[in-house]
Amino acid sequence: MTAFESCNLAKMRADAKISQEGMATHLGISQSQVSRYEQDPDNTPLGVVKAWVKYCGDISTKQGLEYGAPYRDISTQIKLMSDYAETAPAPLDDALFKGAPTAASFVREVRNLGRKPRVAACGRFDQGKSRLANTLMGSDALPTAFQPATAIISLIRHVSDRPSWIKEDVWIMRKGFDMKQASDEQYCNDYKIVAGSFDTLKKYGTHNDNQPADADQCFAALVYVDSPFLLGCDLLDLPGYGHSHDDHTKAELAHSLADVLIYASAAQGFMDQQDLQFANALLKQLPTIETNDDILPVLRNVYFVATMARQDHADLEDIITKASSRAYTHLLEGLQVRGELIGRPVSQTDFRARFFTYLVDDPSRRKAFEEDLADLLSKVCPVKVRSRLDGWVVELKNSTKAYCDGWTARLAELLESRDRAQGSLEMLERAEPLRHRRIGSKTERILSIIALNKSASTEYVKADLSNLVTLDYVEKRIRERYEDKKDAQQLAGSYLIDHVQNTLNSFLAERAQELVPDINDILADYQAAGTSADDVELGTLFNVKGVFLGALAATGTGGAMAAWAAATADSEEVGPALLLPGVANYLAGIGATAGMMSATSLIAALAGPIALAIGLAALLGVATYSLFGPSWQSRLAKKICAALKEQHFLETLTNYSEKYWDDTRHSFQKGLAATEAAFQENLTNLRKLVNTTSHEDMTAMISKVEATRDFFGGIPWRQRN
Ligand SMILES: Nc1nc2c(ncn2[C@@H]2O[C@H](COP(=O)(O)OP(=O)(O)OP(=O)(O)O)[C@@H](O)[C@H]2O)c(=O)[nH]1
Ligand SMILES: [Mg+2]
Repeated sequence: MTAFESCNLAKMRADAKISQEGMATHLGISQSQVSRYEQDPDNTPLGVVKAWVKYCGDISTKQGLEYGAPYRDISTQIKLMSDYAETAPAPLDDALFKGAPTAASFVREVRNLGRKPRVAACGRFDQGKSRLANTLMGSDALPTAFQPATAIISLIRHVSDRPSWIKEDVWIMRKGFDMKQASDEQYCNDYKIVAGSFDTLKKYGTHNDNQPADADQCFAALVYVDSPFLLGCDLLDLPGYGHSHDDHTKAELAHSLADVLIYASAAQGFMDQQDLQFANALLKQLPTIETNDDILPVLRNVYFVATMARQDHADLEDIITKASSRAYTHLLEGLQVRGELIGRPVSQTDFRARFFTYLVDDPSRRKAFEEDLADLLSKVCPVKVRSRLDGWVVELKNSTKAYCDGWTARLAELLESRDRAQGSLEMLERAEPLRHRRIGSKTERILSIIALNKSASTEYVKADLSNLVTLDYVEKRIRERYEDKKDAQQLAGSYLIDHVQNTLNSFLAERAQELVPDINDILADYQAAGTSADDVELGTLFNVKGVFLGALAATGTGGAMAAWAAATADSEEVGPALLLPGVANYLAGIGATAGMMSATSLIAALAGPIALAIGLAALLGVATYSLFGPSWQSRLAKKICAALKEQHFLETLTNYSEKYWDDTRHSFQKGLAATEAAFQENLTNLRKLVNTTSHEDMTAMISKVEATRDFFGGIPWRQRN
């Protein structure tokens, strides 16, 4: 069934869940008359049809989209886990058992991973994003207007998800607020500007003439609405792009949060060149939920929606078909990368299937969209969340067991023969200067590789990428890609920018990948220190990769280190480090495990600042060239090359790649410093253990470790199947 199927009166009424009797009462006619109109809609008076359509729209708008409570089971499980955490033994001493899993961090991560998906409504301003969000919710919580309305990012959640320390429907937050910390009481209080009702949101969160004086400080809102739609997701309502620079930044920031993308563009002027640029950037950041799932249609979490679809059916069909084919051509390079990530190609038919119509006033024009979305949120996403949690808990149980068993074995050996342990410790200490030299020379080697990569990248931009912005090359691409002059005029510039960036990114990705074994090698030295002694194995009692990863998470970004982190997250060696604060978020942020929807994506880690893509493309996009006469391709190429030069495009790329390697060096050094510090601490603790810890204390320690192992081993998690 398509959205274009003829909108018959009976179906429209049924879709809006109105009875014949209800319709009769509303229209002031008899029920049999309603029935006659339904059988013969063509002969129904226009006035009646109008009133009919409006009533259906009004009613269904108030209802919102309903699909049950798909997270009921998951939240019961989470509640069970937090009850179970109450029974946990006292946490292990943090100084000795660095990064050991604790019950509190377990519950925090279960909550984090068990969260609902975030659905983001994106698009240019005034495209009906907020109205669509309101209609899905059956509410009028979000401000809508005929000019740029939304000025801040709203994270809208179900009232039952409201923490006990938030009493109001709306909290308005200051600049710099990080949505990912929306559950942290202290943090939220620090950022709160004002709390209140939906009116507060209208007052502070819209572009209006009587905004309060401090409104320019407002950045985001936490909004709680009692809507059945929010039982299956959180919603993000974003300011439109292209109104003010500030709105732009806000919208950009929110992209990294979205699990599901609703791209709204009015049917009239549907998917113009700006839309295509934004969509391109958005798709690069969106998690690929179809990874490892051959049955799920590709791009299942993407919706291109022609809003305010008032045109007649045939026209709409035509608008959408044309727009989707044009968009496919423009986005193809990005779609191919996505195809590689998910292991199957994205065909034009797949892509076309993600286009929908929307009209608040007529349920039949949004039915296909709503059904697809309801299915995604009620069936697909909860299963993904659940299986991800299942896998994670199993992994946590196993890795915690290995961690605890390692400790008890060592402690038991220590107990058995303190003399031999002393011997091992002395060997370890004697080996220190040698270890320092080895680590030192490996560090030097890695730093010089990073420095080489930096100059090689600069050279690559100068020697190779510069060939992609020459007149000849640009003209050739224009001739290959565009038959239509107008299309070329609007899209060639941004296509080219994207193409060059993609080329640079794959160059960087390759280099980043090459660094992974070297990083693993130096970390292996830490892990192996002391364990080669024949006597009691003492050595490294902390999770080396975990500590390194934790330091990266604390530093953020990380350039090529993100590639290492993504590769490491995939292996099972990270273990209990998954519970270190910030690690899960860091991995999600670089696309290594995008929250609920796992997507190992080096490309995402390397996609670079969207600002670069959008900023430059927008500059080219607004310039409208007049290209009369023949060989317009050559003249367009000239304009584009001149604009790129004027915008210092190649310099921007050079700066970007240099910063990439500077970040790499910085993160690597931070990670290594943290690892070395942990190693030294480890040595101190070993000395204490071997030299001064009493027999009784050691026995008590063993029981504590065993209690921790039993606690994690006994987590009463019910697998789905
Ligand atoms: N009748 C009708 N009006 C609509 C529909 N969609 C949007 N509108 C109206 O169009 C105007 C713009 O809609 P908004 O939802 O505010 O648009 P937006 O994309 O959120 O705009 P910004 O917040 O400025 O980015 C509002 O007056 C809406 O009521 C629709 O399907 N039917
Ligand atoms: Mg809006």
